[in-house]
Amino acid sequence: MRIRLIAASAVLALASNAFAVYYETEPNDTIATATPINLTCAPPTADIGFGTLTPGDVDVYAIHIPRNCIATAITTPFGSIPGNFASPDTLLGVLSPGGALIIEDDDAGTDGIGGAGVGPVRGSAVRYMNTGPDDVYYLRVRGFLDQQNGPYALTVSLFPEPATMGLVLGGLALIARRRSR
Ligand SMILES: [Ca+2]
Ligand SMILES: [Ca+2]
Repeated sequence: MRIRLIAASAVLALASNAFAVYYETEPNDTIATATPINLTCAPPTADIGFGTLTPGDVDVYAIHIPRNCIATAITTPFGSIPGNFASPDTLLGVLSPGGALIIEDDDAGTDGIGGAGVGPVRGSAVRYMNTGPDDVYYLRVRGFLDQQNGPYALTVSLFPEPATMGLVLGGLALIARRRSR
């Protein structure tokens, strides 16, 4: 019980931290030069960053994903706003700690502006769960056909798989009850 309380306290302390917006830092075309994204999985956190693609450019972001943690990432191309979310046309991949491509998405979601849908859809989204040891993984953004120009937002979140998430929520509830006495 004491360990659980300490863990829950640490969770609360971390929860009070603010996560600043991040920006890509070129060169970041390889895992060795990746731009870091600093998130925690427990408590769950999310952040938004901004990057720009040019022809041939690759943007790699490093993110520490603990075991049994789920990462969600989505690009929002905004080079053609107002109008649509179609430029730059992004590809979003998850790379292993060694830099091998695990998954990659091209076009995902449904876009709308004001009272109507817009298209074509060119933003990307991935959901990934790490079942191995805690480690640094990589999110890779590149342009379709490596021929894209323009700015995009990269929104990223981490949260624990359901069993751990239940423990986190249970710990927070326990703390809340103790504080209310
Ligand atoms: Ca870039
Ligand atoms: Ca780059």
